[in-house]
Amino acid sequence: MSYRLYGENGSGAGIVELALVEGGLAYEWVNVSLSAEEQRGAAYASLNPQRKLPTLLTPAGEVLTESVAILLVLDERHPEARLLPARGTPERAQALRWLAFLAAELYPLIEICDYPRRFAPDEASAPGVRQAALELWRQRWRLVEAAVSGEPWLLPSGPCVTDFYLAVLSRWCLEADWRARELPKVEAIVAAIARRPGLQAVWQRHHGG
Ligand SMILES: N[C@@H](CCC(=O)N[C@@H](CS)C(=O)NCC(=O)O)C(=O)O
Repeated sequence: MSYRLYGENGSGAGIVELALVEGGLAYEWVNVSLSAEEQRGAAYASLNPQRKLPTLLTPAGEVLTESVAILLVLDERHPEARLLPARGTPERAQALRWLAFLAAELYPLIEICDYPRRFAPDEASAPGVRQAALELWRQRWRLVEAAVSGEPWLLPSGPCVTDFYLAVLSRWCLEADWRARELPKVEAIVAAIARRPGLQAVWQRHHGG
């Protein structure tokens, strides 16, 4: 049996799919429509009680949720795939540092932008809550941009899942001209992923040309 990934094009499931493809790991894709709110239905919730994408079923039938946990488990179980720099290296420390930053400081802001009403005390304050999250989103992207030390990857040691993570998140809630002006190194990482043999088709399906 192969992995089974529950996701939708353009969602955070794309990070996991890029990792599976980069690692040459067999998987099947199960579409869960966010616009139809399928993630909130009982069938999906029985798999992922948090009712969010992605969810990964392992070949042994284990349920994995939380994008970072999924990536770390894949790296641990498939060291030959080199999804992260080698254990004990300074590059791995930085890859983990920024992976955690993306997952803990950036990804959660998207829930506020997409569903501000979950965080606002009433309908009238929802746009202001969303605006504040968007401002933080932009500020934190500047920190990611400043951390890029490779060319064109986050780290000089080459591509890793942290690149995939930041590339997918950078497609959300940022205008193309703002990204081009403020995040040229992030944009270079995205371009490198979009033309990387093997990843091209997946990137295109999720994010277009
Ligand atoms: N902490 C979760 C966040 C996942 C997440 O927010 N996924 C979004 C799609 S990109 C989602 O399913 N949103 C639907 C909702 O919040 O109802 C992770 O890292 O996997």
